[in-house]
Amino acid sequence: MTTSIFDTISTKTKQGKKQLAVLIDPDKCSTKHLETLFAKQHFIDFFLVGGSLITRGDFSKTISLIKEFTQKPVIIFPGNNLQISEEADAILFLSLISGRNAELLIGQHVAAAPHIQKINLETIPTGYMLIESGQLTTAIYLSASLPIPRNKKDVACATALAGEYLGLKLIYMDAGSGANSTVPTDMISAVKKTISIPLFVGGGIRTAECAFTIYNAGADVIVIGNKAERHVDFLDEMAAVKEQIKSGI
Ligand code: 1GP
Repeated sequence: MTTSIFDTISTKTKQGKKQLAVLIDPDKCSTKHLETLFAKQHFIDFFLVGGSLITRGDFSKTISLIKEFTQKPVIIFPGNNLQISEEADAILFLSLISGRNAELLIGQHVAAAPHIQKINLETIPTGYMLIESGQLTTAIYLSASLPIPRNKKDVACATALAGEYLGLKLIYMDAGSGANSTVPTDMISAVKKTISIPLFVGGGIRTAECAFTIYNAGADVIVIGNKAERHVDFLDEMAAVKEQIKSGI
């Protein structure tokens, strides 16, 4: 029996291994960018592909192209139910549990489920939580939902726990792509202490120091988007951060 993508993430989490995911936005990806990115893929655990809004890129073609370059898992991080492709290895089946928009809690899922079953794509039920970052991000605007206020860690903990009790397999706290402020570290620590499922954290992580602090606060997986797009060498710094954490420095 082959190990599912989720099982791999979960096993590494239980072993205390910090993981790195790189988010590829189909609108911003070129063959040249992928070539330089994949030269660094040794340090990456898996790729996420998706975006709140894709205006130019071809979703399925992007995934096929990525698969030409890598053996690492490619997981869809869907902005909407149009972002589904049999070329991927799995999909984060996101429920936006920080918001109260029924379409993003269950509506789009109903529309997507039969197609996902048909193409036999692994689904990873994910509690997706948008956290206020001090600016109106594309994700917040398009989701028409309120993010969790950054000083309300009790709300974040209760929301994440409710997600776990509903059977979701991981929690993803996101400050939004390009956010000025990341998810607050005290909120990450509090949520990590509350739940027993893997915790993803992303949005606005642009320095090695920041990544180190976020891993130490309790993130099991860090998602890097913009910074890896603009400065691929940042992935070398991320590799060093993972090493530092592993050796307990
Ligand atoms: C956004 O968490 C991701 O959903 C990545 O954010 O592009 O800011 O790294 P950045």
